[in-house]
Amino acid sequence: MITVNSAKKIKNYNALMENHKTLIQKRNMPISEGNRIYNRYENPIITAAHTPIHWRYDLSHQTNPHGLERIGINAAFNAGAIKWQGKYLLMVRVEGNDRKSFFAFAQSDNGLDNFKFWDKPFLLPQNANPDINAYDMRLVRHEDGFIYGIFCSERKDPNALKTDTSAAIANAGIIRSKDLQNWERLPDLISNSKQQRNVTLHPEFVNGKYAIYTRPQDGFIETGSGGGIGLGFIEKMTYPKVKDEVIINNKQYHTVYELKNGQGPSPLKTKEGWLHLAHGVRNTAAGLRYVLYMFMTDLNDITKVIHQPGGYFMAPNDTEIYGDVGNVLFCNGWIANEDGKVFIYYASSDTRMHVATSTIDILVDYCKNTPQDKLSTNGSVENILTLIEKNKGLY
Ligand code: M1P
Repeated sequence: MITVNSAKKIKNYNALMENHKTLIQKRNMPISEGNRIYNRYENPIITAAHTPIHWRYDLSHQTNPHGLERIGINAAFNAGAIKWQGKYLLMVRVEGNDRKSFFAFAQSDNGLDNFKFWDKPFLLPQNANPDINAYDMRLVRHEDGFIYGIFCSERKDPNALKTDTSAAIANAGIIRSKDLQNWERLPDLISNSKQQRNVTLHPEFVNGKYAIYTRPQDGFIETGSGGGIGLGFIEKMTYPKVKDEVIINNKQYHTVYELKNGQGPSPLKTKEGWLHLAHGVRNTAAGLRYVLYMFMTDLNDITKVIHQPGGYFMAPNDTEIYGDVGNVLFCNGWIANEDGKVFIYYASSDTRMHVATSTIDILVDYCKNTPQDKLSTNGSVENILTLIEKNKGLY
């Protein structure tokens, strides 16, 4: 048998490797946003082209004399995030040309650039009903000592009409680990809703129970009577049955979360409350528009929203707006350092990953002091008039 090491490598092997290395090693510099709330960065941090060459090319000249790519990668987006052994670790949703999503870890020393995929993608442990597609991992370090990975597991709807080849059921799949190497698959979430996406765990016990953020909805695409960010409680993760689910942050007419919304990563604890990052969706003549928004919940009662700035926190800019599913910003991973710096790992248009940075203090200030949406045109003008009045003598 001829191995790649002993055989001649494919045509242009060195150029392929060099270009890949140059892409990965590109430095990323902040771009100042006029609003001073966060900084975007010049370059996407992970794209399909960042995936390792040896995942995509058969490197043997003998079996691949034309040096063709054998397995195409379409996109790399919607990553879960965790700080692990001093590194910034993302569990990226990688999507092949075959439309299947899978997970792969990529890590960086500074959280801003040089993200490098681990040698192999992640082989998801399965239960009796295998996932057909899996995506949008949320990673959370729980106070029970495990790191949980909660993701969307999608399967064909067994009750779909024969003519309907699209109807699917989405639910939350759950894995956990203590070392990020050995993972245990737990049963999928058991809830009263037919569809669940955007599910993640609260990092602390609440009255001795696991608290879990949900997004129940009636259809795969349509929220129907569901929608909104829910919160429920689970007694043991080995039998993850959600009880007492309530909607803590609802969709609402004429807001950026008019059609639906979903919890992003697990919330961050601050002295003044839990910081939440979520996505809001509305419909437009050009299709759905996904933006990111924030809110805070009470430290002693996590069902209670205590601050919610009006409007979006981040929306797709003029380059982020393009991609496989345009006009989408989505975030399911962020990391807060001990010094208060926050790394927001967001994806644009279901295509690529970016980072934005801010601090806990600034995000809390943003949540507390940005006026609420008063839900009417004159309400918005009133907010501006109040600010002008406050600024009297200062401009
Ligand atoms: O295509 C935009 C997003 O659509 C879904 O999000 P939601 O469940 O809130 O509608 C998810 O499939 C997500 O992965 C995707 O980015």
